[in-house]
Amino acid sequence: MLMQDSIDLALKMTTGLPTKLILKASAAHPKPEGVTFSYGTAGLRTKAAVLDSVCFRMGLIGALRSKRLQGKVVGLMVTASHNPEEDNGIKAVDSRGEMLEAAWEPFCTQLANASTDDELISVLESIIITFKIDLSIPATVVYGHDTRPSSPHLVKALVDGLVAFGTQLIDAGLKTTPQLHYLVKAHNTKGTPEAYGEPSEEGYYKKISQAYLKLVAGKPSLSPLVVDCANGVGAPALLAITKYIAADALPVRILRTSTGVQGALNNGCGADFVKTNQRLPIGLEKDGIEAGDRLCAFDGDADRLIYFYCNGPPSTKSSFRLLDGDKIASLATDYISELVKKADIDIKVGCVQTAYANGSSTKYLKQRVPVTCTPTGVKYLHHAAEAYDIGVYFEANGHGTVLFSPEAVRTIKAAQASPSSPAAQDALEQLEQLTELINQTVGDAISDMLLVEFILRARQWGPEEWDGAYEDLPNKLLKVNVKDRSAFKTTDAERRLTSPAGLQEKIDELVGKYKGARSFVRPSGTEDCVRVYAETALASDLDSLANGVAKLVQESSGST
Ligand code: NG1
Ligand code: ZN
Repeated sequence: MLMQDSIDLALKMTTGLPTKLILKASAAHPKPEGVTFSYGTAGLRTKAAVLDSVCFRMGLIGALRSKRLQGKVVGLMVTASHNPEEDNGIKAVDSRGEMLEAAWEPFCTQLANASTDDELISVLESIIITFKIDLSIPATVVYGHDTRPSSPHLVKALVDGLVAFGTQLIDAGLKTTPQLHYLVKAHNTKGTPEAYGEPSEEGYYKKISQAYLKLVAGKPSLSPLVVDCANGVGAPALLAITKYIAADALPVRILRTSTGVQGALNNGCGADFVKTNQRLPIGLEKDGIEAGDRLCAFDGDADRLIYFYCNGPPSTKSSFRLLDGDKIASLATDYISELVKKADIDIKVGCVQTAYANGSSTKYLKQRVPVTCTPTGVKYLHHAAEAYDIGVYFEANGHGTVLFSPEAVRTIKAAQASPSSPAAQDALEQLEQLTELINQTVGDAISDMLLVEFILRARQWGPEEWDGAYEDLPNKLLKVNVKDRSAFKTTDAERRLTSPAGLQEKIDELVGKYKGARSFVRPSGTEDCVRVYAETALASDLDSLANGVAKLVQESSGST
């Protein structure tokens, strides 16, 4: 295209930009000085006190993204997940219910950091031109928030951004992150043959509870499950679903539900606390739990799930046993592969993990199905899982789900017309219900919990039997504060460093000194730190390796 032609086109595309309205609204949401924002592993996340302008600007992005997708509904979720209560953040949800398209992420970062009105408008213009956005298309955005005290204020800022573009608003209110993903997909598929479910919170509960009830029908009940809701939004959501599922189908004790208590969120409880510290939520041993009880924990926005139990007195630290995302992936992969075999259909099951997956889980899974390793972040796992007919993906921290390709769903439905045996028919019915039970848009603590409960019930397993699949290698995850985490660059699905120069060689040398050891280093995408992961065959080697690698990181960067 000639230079003049492209200038004319750019002018034409951006003439509809409501510059005055945007700048007027933006004046009420000034960017704090001296703060640099970055769209990380799962959106923008930092201290809530500095996020007002970011939320306003993400409102603008949401409107543009919807326009880009011909007015389809997109989602914005105000949450900082498992992070402390004083943090907050915003995650953008694309029209199929998945994470925002990665190509938009750098623009979110640029817009969040624009420090003058001119810069703000110029970033918006570059988004419009880059993605060829027709501004005359009306936008619709559904938005929700978690239980953080800062969330309602930040939602107001977000709405101001949306309104500046005349966006049609769907206020979802208090929601879990996966519920918001569900709503986006349900809105966009309503009235089509692919209708995902009623676009309402009730629709969400109905869809998954009906599938669960069909799956567990006739299968003897298990002992009650104890759930730690992290004092977050998972508490009201879990309580709500128990209205759709009677206690004999889902015997459950719901704990850590103090959503209104200041400072309680994710504090000494929740999936992240349990996984990172490899211990019970603080004080849980006094809540009347016993050895062998099935326990699980959600994170603050209920998109992560971790199971655990005690194989001795709960008051003894050594009795704690973790059933993390890797164990959930193994349980689900095993069960689903078995169903596919029984169903006698030509469907390939695969599993997706990150480098944080315990080496034992990878070994276990590889003996059963193909396994892919991706960089950290659900968007990578989700995408890789789409390559399989049925793709199970889980991060070790408990974020994950199972994806059924449209072809797999068609095959399952078609085979039901002429199953090869009664056992095949039963397996096909189970597979069909699993496509309904599992939230295929994103990891969902409640839906994943029902999946685990169903499988354990079908197998009549307690936590020990499940745990018996393989023994985790001793492992440790450390945070190292460095001056500039952007100096750390990785390759090979984040398993190796390319920068700072020479550091990887030093890590290799150190790892080589320990039996069956593995360690890798990467910058966090959600916190201002570098993470060090270490795994060893011998428990006695673990601290020495993890601390040794952390020391190398500090020496290479100059710690803060
Ligand atoms: P970062 O901070 O990039 O390591 C963490 C988790 C991710 C993912 C995101 C989003 C670990 C080691 N990292 O990312 O897996 O869940 O938060 O919440 O658990
Ligand atoms: Zn979360």
